[in-house]
Amino acid sequence: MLVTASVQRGAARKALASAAVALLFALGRPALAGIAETLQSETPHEFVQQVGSFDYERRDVAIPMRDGVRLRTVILVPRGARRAPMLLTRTPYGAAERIARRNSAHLAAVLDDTDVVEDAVLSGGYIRVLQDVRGKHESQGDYVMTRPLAGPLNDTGVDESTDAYDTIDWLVKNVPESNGKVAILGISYDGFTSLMALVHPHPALRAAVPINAMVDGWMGDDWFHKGAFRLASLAYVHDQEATRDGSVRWWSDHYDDYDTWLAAGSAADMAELHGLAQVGFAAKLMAHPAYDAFWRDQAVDRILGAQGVTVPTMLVHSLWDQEDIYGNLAVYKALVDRGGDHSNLYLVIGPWFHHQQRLAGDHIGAIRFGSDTAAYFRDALLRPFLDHYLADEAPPLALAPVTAFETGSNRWQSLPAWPAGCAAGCRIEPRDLFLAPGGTLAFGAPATGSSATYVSDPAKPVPYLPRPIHIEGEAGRTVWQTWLVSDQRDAASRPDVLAFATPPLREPLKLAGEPVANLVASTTGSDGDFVVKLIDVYPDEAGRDPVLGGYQLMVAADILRGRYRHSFSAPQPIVPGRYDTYRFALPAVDHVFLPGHRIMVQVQSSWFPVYDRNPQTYVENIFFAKPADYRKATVTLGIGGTHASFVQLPVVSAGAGGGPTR
Ligand code: PG9
Repeated sequence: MLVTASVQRGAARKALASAAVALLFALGRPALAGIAETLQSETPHEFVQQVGSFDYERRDVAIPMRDGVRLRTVILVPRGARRAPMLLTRTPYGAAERIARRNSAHLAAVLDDTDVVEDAVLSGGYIRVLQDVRGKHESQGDYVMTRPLAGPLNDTGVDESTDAYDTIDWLVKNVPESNGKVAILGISYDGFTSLMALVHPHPALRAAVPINAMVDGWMGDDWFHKGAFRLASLAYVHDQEATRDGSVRWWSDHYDDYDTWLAAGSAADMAELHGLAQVGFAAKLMAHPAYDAFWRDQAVDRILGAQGVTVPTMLVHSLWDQEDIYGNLAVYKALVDRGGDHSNLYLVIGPWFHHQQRLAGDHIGAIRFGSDTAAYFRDALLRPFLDHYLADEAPPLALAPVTAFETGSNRWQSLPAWPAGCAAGCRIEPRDLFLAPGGTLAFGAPATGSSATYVSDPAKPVPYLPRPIHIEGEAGRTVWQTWLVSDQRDAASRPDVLAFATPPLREPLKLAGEPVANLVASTTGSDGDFVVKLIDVYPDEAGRDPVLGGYQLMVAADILRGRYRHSFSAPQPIVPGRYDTYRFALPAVDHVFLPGHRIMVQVQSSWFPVYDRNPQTYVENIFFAKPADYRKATVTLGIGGTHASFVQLPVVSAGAGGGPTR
């Protein structure tokens, strides 16, 4: 009825327009002004795009959740697909935006390298499904940052687990080309939503691939590292929560990020400058500076460790992940520690930055791997895993429980577990590498006690990269992505960074697992941060790759906020001038220090502006530190004797070698 009426109206308008044109010719020019008003829009009410030649069909649907909220979902079905499994990603970054970079008749061009499963979809006939999480972009409902599970932190009864369940339920009933089997996967935030789908999973969920997932925002992923706040979180929260579609963007007021953050003062000052009182998550961050129930109860490793995982899962970890270096290995450990059967649990460890799995993986920054490690992951690990668990005629899977890339020697290894060191027959022994006099390092504590001192000045914090630091735009993105492999020589030459190194090694030294920093230190302040960096120093000159001559490559580094040295949940002031122990795990390494290389340890008390400055005066909540609280402190590291500082290294003893190499 409606259609007929509008068709009739259209016909009437057309008739009128032709009459007007005829009249125009009849009356001549003077009548033009009056008649032009009848011109109709040349844009149709609705344009029907001609997509018959496309090699896929795109369906935009709004899938209803159990509370009536509808989530916008884009389904891409390869033309001719039959009994195809579905690959689902649930994202806050815009399901449609993800594929909008290129509008094309070819699925290959639409998915491109923004999608880690592009190759699998193209050659394996998978259906690709992308969904906006509730409250973001075109999805209805309220947005809550990494929405905690329904329970003490969430009284709404809906979460990313129920939304994943309801989505999968709808998909298997409403996509006739599918075989009723679904995998969920994604990187970072989308890795978090993948992990959440494993809580009370839908029976059609047959596999999950959480990549670089955000798991514990306080312990070592996006928001904090062991109590030190990651300043860029404020910009992220701003862009994510100011609007549904992320269209209001964070601004800066200096070219050099170092100046931008130093000029602002405390993190709370910066939040105020940007109006962050208007968004919900900023206040939550600032109200929970310590590891309290808010963080503990939403830590996904704890949740999954408590309830276990039944769905075949491939956890993917990046060794130089500048955003979520903690999460996936913590999930792996929690699942293994809970015991029972984990024959369907796989771990992949690669030499990548955050998200690099979907891009080229032959190098990161100046460090080359001799092969495209990301393509190897996609083709030789991810694809067989998906095919095995999702295809109707499931091909057998020959995949080790752990596949890890050993950096330094640059080879893939198939391992029985993580950390394992090698395929069979080797052991991992913790060996303490002690800070020693004269800026040296030694296995074996120096008998005589001494110390080394530096002054940490919050007015001149140690930059995390040589200045100016500018991580805007395409070039800036690369700088951010690769900063964990940046040359640490600049830092080593600062008076507020202490560097200790071994002589050149005669034999290779392999590490697998988490090094543990154990500083015995005193400070004149009542609070303070400790940054420990484990570094591979390349030989003084390198033939093929001259820029690597003397290069200082961080293989593991992290920060501890001093007030949390004895308890992450109950901060305590430091007693000025008294030695205390600052012990904390560094991110996992799988690295061989080659002969001719040296091992270096650097220690410093700021890492700016990745982390906020510790005022070095104990205040209730560092977010709200006042200018007068920021004071210089003299930090003393104990060397040998009764105050011996060291880094405990997970040293691999010789074994039977390591499976396939590439
Ligand atoms: N690392 C980003 C993030 C995840 C979760 C919360 C906040 C930030 C990301 O890349 O998605």
